[in-house]
Amino acid sequence: MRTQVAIIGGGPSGLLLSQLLHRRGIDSIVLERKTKAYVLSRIRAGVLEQGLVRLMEEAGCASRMQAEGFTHDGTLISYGEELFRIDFKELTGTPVMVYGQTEVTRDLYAAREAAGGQIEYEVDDVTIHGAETDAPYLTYTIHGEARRIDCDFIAGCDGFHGVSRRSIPDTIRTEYEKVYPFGWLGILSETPPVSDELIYANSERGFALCSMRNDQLSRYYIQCKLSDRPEAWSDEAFWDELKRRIPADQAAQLVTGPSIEKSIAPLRSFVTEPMRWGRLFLCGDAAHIVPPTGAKGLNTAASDVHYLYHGLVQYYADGSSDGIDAYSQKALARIWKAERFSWWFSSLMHRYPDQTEFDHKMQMADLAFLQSNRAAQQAMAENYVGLPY
Ligand code: FAS
Ligand code: PHB
Repeated sequence: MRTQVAIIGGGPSGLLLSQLLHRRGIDSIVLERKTKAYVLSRIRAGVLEQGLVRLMEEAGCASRMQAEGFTHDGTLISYGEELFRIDFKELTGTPVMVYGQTEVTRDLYAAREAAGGQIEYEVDDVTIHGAETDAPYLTYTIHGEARRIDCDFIAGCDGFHGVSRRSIPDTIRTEYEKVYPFGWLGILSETPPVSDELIYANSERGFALCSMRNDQLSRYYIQCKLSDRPEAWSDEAFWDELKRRIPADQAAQLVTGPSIEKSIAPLRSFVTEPMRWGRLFLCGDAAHIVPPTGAKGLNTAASDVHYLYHGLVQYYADGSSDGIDAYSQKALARIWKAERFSWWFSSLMHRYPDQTEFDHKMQMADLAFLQSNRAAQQAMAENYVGLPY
C-alpha cells in the first residue's frame, strides 16, 4: 500500500490529523493497535479549549459538540471552606467547551468512516523504517498477515506507550520527566453534577475535582496514593471521601449513585525533544504528558495537530518545507507553557506527602492571593482557556 501520510494511532490526535488532511485532499492511513470499541471505552479528558473546537469545526466534526457540549464561562476553586470563581469570560473574553474526549473521538471516527477513510484496527508490530530518508515506510501485522505502507511522512500519534517516540535514536532524543507522588481516582456516575461549573478543591485530605459530561453524567476525581487500586474503593467510600474534600454547602447537595466507570490515572509531566526525526513527526501524548489538573493533555495534542497539519498542507501545496521544518520548535514552545501551567496548578491544588508546614502556608497564601488578585486570576484564566496557537 502507499499513502501520503501514514498515521500511527487512532486516538484523538491521529484521527483529527487524518480528517483535517482529508479535507485538504491529502490522503492518510491510520493504524490503530486496539479495536474502535476499546478506544471509545477509555474515559479521559473533559474540557476543550476553543482552539480544539475550531479545529473540529474545520474538520467538519463539530455539529454534535455544538449541540450537546456545554460552554463554561468560568470555574470554581475551593480551599477548605473558601470557594471562589475564576471568570474566564470577563478576564479573557473566552469560554471553554465541556465535551468528553470520548465524544470527540466518536465524532472523528464517524467522519473518517463517512469519508471512506482507511483505518486499520488491531494492528501489531508496527515498525518505522527509513524515517531519516525520503522514502519512509511502515511494516506491521494484522491478524498475523504482514503488511507494508510506503509513504511521504509518518505521524506518530500513538500515545505515551507507543512505538514512535522510541523509534527516534537515544542519541537524538532528550526526555524531561517529573513523576508526581500521587494519582487521580476517577469515577463516572449517571447523576446530576454537583455544580454548574467545575470545582477544583484543595482540602487537608487532598485534591478533588467535580466535573461533568452532561446534566445527567458526572465525572469526579480524588487524589489518591500511587499504591491505591480502584477495586479497593467502594462507591460509598469514594462519595464519603469526596464530600470531605469539597465545601460543606456543595457536599450537602452532592447527588451520589453507582459508578459506571472507576479508574486510577498516574500523574506525570513529560516532554521529549525534538518532536521530529526526518520524516517522522510526533504528536500528542507520543511526545508529551501533563498532569490532568490543567486540562491540557488533549488540548496540547490539538495544537500539535494544528502545526503539523498546516505544515503538511503547505508542503503539498507549494513544495515548501518551511512549515514542517518549524514544527518541532513551534509545538514545543506552546507545550512547555502548558507543562508549566499544569505543574503550577497541580502544585497549588494537591497535598504532597513530603509537604512541610511552611510549604502548606505558601500554598494557602498562593490560593488567597489568587482569590483576591485580578492579575493573578487573569494569568490563570489565560492559561486555562488556552494560550494562542
Ligand atoms: P492517545 O493515547 O489518546 O491515543 C493513542 C492511540 O495510539 C491509542 O488509541 C493507542 O491504542 C494507539 N497505539 C499505541 N501504540 C500503538 C502502536 N504501536 N500501533 C498502533 N496504535 C498504537 N487529558 C485531559 O486533558 N484531562 C484528563 O482528565 C485526562 N485524563 C487522562 C487519563 C488517562 C488514564 C490518560 C492515559 C490520559 C488522560 N488525559 C487527560 C490525557 C489524554 O486526554 C491525552 O492527552 C489524549 O488521549 C491524547 O491523545 P493522543 O495523542 O491521540 O493519544
Ligand atoms: C474531566 O472532566 O475529566 C476533567 C476536567 C478538567 C480537568 C481534568 C479532567 O482538569
